[in-house]
Amino acid sequence: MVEVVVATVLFGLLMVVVFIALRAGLAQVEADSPRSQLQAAARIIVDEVAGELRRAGLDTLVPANPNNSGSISFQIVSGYDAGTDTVTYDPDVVQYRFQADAADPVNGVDDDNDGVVDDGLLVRQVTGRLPVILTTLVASGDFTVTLQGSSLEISLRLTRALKANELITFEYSTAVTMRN
Ligand SMILES: [Ca+2]
Ligand SMILES: [Ca+2]
Repeated sequence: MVEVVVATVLFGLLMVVVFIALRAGLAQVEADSPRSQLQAAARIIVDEVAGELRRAGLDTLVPANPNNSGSISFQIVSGYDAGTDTVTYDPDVVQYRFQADAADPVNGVDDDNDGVVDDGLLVRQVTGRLPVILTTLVASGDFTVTLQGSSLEISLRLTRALKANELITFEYSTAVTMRN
């Protein structure tokens, strides 16, 4: 009986410790934001784009030789036809593109007065389907794809206005080696 009481009390104390640790962790995340949120978002998005481009056919890229391109379209490699010695591709065409916010067209002016000039969206769209917005924190020219040899570099800079004249920004890039 004593053992049960002791065990119950110890378990209760353990729960309190776990709870306090969780609270401290959450408080840390909140203290880190929004800068850490911006960094995490940039990394997650770039890694997602890179992961999909890693499976793309080099011959399917549009533009074929992206150089600081604000959009990239491609098809995923689906297999290899030994009979005709050709690589086959998924029929779906995937596109990632910068899309200007209707309220802030690309003209070098912050038309919507949110502190970020020519901000817009980064969108993923599969042909025939609705576009999916990956982030609304990208400005014109801040999503770029560049091909050098068989290496495709994907770069994304996110910018967020905390308040007037206080911008936070984070840039993240990664390179993908294209094999097909
Ligand atoms: Ca703006
Ligand atoms: Ca503008």
